[in-house]
Amino acid sequence: MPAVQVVSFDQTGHLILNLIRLQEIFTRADVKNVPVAILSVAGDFRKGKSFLLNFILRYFHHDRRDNWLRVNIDEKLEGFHWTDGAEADTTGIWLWSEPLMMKDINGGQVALFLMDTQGAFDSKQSLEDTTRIFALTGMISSVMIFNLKKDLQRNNLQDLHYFTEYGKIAMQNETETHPFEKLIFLIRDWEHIDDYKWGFRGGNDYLKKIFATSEEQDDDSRQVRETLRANFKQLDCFLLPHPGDIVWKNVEFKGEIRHLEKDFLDELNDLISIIASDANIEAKSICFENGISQPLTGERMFTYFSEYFTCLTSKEMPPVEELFDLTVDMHNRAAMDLAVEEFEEFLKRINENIDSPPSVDEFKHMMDLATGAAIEKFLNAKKMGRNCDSEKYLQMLIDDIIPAKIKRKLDEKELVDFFLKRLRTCCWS
Ligand SMILES: Nc1nc2c(ncn2[C@@H]2O[C@H](COP(=O)(O)OP(=O)(O)OP(=O)(O)O)[C@@H](O)[C@H]2O)c(=O)[nH]1
Ligand SMILES: [Mg+2]
Repeated sequence: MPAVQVVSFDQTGHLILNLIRLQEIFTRADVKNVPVAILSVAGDFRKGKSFLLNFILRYFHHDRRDNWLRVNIDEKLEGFHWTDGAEADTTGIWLWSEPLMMKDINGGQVALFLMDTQGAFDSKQSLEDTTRIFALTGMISSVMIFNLKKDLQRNNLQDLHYFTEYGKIAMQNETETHPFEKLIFLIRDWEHIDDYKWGFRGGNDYLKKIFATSEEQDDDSRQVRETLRANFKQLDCFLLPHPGDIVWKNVEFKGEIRHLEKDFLDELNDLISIIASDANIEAKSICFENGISQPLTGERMFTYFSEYFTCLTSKEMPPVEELFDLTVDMHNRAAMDLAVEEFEEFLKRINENIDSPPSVDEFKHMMDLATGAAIEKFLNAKKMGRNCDSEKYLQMLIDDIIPAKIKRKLDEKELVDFFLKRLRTCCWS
């Protein structure tokens, strides 16, 4: 069966990875050494995620021809399991095991995999698992569709922020400027076409309005928007009309094109032909310590996927509830350590370049410069949390840590000697 569940739950309710199937998928002969991209759909449960993925599959099965929505209109929609009703359907993470072969801008091959995920906020699943699934999805996807109904609300942004920040902790050794790639907010059943038209055009205008920061917003709102903008390489939004009452009125409906509204089909065609075009799918790449970015081949994706899964489910990950306080503290303390290191380094560099002992004023000036360098290091260090959280740590750095360092410097025998020598020079000259 081409849809394979790679992340599931064991009998005790813990998330498990199906390592064997994952390896089979990513290390098959035609994928192993080929750059890989993953297109995933995530978001609330029961909002048509699997349904949408099956249309993307269908587009490829028709070799991405223009008429793909005008042929076989009585065919049932198949692929990833989908259904009507109120109960959550998809659990864990599913991959379409057949790669969809595409070309990159230089004509090289890219193997695209479609990925279906468990709906978020289903009452049966814990916040912990939802967070892990969502974070992992973001970490490995080239394109992540964040599927929403009706509109984009402040809490949707907060959830997204929360999930991605969690993912960032697991990725802390990576050096990418944007840890996540492309995110598309897909808003289903969009009604306000007088304000914003369907499609990417209206969607991106709507997104601009949502992401505009203003003086009236509280710090949290502004921070969430700024962090999200920085976390993703690209943010887009697409407004999709309602597919028609058939989807909820008729239990016999099996996804046949014949029964779907024309507006829905037109916009669906636009959406899929754009997101699944060669120009818009890029292999997932990783930026290494040396700053060189390299696409992930199938084999590397297997390692990356499994390592991140292990990391996200390890005991070292802070419990989700405690996550923010703990991480904010951890990040800020790490930034303070960096600042103190910079303070020492800065003084060392100055000392190497002076050949006579400094005067008291010169010493004070040196300390001021070193303190300035340390503060700059602290402010530029990558940290999680709000600006107001960092202020507290910055104050600690300025009021306690650096003055204590300076005092210690003055107490150091070498320095005392240094000053004694200086004093003697001053007195005797
Ligand atoms: N209103 C509306 N319903 C849709 C849309 N697309 C699909 N559906 C219907 O939504 C229902 C659920 O579809 P699924 O694809 O199984 O939803 P899902 O998000 O994968 O659900 P979970 O796996 O439970 O998270 C089906 O009855 C679809 O016909 C849409 O754009 N708008
Ligand atoms: Mg589903």
